Amino acid sequence: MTTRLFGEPVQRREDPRLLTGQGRYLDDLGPEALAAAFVRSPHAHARVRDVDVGPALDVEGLVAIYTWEDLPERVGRPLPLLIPHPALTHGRTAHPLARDVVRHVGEPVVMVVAADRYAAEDACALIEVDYEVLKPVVGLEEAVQGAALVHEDVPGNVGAHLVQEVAGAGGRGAREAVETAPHTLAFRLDIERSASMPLEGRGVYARWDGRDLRVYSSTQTSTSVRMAVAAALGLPLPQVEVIAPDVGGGFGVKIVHPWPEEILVPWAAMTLGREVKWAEDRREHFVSSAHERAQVQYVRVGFDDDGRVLGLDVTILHDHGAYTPYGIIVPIVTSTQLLGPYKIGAYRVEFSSVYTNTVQVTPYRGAGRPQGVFCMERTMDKIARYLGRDRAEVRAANFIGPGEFPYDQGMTFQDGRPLVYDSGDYPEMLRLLKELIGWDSFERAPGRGIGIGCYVEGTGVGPYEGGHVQITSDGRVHVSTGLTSQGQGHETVFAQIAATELGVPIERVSVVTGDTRRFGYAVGTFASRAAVVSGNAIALACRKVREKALRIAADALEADPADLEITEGVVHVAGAPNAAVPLSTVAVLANPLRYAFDEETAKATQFAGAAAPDRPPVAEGEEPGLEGRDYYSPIRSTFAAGMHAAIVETDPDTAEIRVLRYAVVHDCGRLINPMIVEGQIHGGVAQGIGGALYERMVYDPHGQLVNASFMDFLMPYATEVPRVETAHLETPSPLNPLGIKGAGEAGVIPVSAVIASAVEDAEGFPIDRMPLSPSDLYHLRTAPRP
Ligand code: MCN
Repeated sequence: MTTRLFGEPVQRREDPRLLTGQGRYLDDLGPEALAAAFVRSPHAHARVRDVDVGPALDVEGLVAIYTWEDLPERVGRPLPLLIPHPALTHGRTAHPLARDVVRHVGEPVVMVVAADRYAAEDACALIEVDYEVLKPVVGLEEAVQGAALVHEDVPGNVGAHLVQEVAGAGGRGAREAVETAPHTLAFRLDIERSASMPLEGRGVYARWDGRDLRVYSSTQTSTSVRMAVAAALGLPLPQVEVIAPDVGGGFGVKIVHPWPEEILVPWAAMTLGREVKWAEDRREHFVSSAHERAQVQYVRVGFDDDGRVLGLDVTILHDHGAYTPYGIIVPIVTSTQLLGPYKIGAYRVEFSSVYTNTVQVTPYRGAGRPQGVFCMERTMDKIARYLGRDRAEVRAANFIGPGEFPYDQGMTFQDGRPLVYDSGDYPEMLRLLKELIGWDSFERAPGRGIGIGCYVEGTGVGPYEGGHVQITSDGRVHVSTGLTSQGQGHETVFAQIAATELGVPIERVSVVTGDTRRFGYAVGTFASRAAVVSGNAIALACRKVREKALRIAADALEADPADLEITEGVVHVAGAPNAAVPLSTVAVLANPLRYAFDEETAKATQFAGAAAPDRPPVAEGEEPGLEGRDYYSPIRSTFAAGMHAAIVETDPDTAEIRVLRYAVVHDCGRLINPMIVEGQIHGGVAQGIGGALYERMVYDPHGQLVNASFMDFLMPYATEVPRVETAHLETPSPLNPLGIKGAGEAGVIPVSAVIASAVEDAEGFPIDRMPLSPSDLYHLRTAPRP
């Protein structure tokens, strides 16, 4: 057995429990709890004139009905705007229940609490809300004309406007560089709205015992929910616990905090003195959670005869939906990370973040990057096509060289930190990808095309995460970190890190995430940050515990700590395996209060011998127990990268698009667990194929989401996703002790661009929109072309 587990394809330890139905998801909890349900707006834009709850009062099992007017001032306030930005001049968030105006179909208006969900839904159906219907704003280009307004005080529906510019040589601006370049192209790209569809929807369950509030939420960020709930309900933080139980997927949507329900359900539990639970249904997820993507991009590019980009000028309209709880993080990620692995002359990007009467937009896996990559990669293909050059060659002509790291892209991120790429080797990555997919030997045939797409992704953002590690007298290692897990395999990888750092078998390590009782300070799981930020924090905490273990063992063995090693959970003198003490014994020695409750303690007490009468039981500067806590706070993001290629086939009659092969080369620095990273990439690619070919939110001109069910919102099955062929390149990050970069969003980011590239290759005309259904392709085939 080895204890060097970092880098090994260890089987996911959580899977047997989850796959055999032992998982405990939100709706498995609180079977006796009262059920909450919501009356949600059927209109995209309307004034709430009156709510008549009378007809619902006779429903058997009804416990309470609440409108905005019933909420105390603290609870009824607009939800927080989590990430403000100076460019977001008109940030707007919703009230937990509509106060006077509803701004999208699905906005909560009334909360009902009843004995069970049936009774709660029956009561909802009988409540009569009198709406004065207002003109809805739907569609980006219509919205900016400002004929109707989502928020009366936001002219032109523009919540934020930002221009960012990186000048080229001699301070030349991008517009000038485009104008004066030997060749220029201009085009428009359309990326439709989509959304994350975790198998388990959102949900909250709350218990109040008269002093403490315990909240379970299917969330990506339990510590932030805790702070939000404490603030809204006026409770001191230590009286609120928030626990994320098993979470059946999040993909970004469960990072919004607090959701209205996360405030209202705990408040109702406190007010009624009863347990209350709400579990979202699928329709609610469609119309009242959050969406993403949804951009129109206007691109102008100037380049030379070799395809080198001299100037790039991009204007983006970003559809923000009705509210901006997450600020403008999505369009900022698009604009700042659009350049990918390329070094281009001069860059100007301008975006307007636009309100529409649709579901709000917050980060969804990839968070603005798929849109940016679509733009950059379409640009590369268009340049290659115009010059009659190989598409991979044009990309290579623009790459940042392997000797140019750290490389400052010139952009500044949301938090004011510069975007500096830490490491990478893009030419080598391209070489590996071409080999993997057989780029140079691809045989052309009618209706078959090959496509390519590259990206760079800032991962592992701060501000911090922490890890706590405790070794108990049975030799077991208990690891906890505050961020949450939604299926990424954290129980396995964090155990791998701890087992490697401490020299213990992985079977002895257990991991807890997302429970504020175990770890109170944390940020959350998003932006592919858990491996980098929590992973390094856990490693640092382990190193503290290891040092302490060596100090105590050195004392017991009368050796120098520098001569000690830990193997298989036993501390021993290097080269002298008999001079040894197990970590279980060290754990007992670490606590001078040694009642012999068990055999280990009795043995260890004997081992320690008599107390040294001239020393205090706990030495100065030492703490009892074999445990340690540390935090890791990254100075800036670490930049993972990847390149994907696909071979597609398009049907000449039905215009159906089939993905025949899909290849990925990926670099997330040092791999903790290659099998888990591959799983993350495969899942991401499947999600990306959905975004490229099937998934779209279709709003009609009245602001009704017309495909709000799995009957009409298509997702790929296993039959639509080919085997994903994956190769890894490891360029360790110099920024963190473990040399890792993130991997959780990588798979999804370039897929739309890659499929567009391949379909364009197969069909011979430009593909400037995503997703691309057979009917879209059919219409493009038959459309008149200049
Ligand atoms: N990993 C590794 N070696 C590396 C980097 C990562 O072994 N060098 C492992 C990590 O330890 C972790 C996994 O790969 O087990 C993903 O790591 P990371 O990139 O840190 O991403 P996070 O754990 O922070 O997960 C968040 C990311 C995001 S942002 C979305 S959205 C997403 C995703 O993860 N949502 C998911 N993957 C998901 N997977 C599932 N099953 N469900 C979701 O909701």
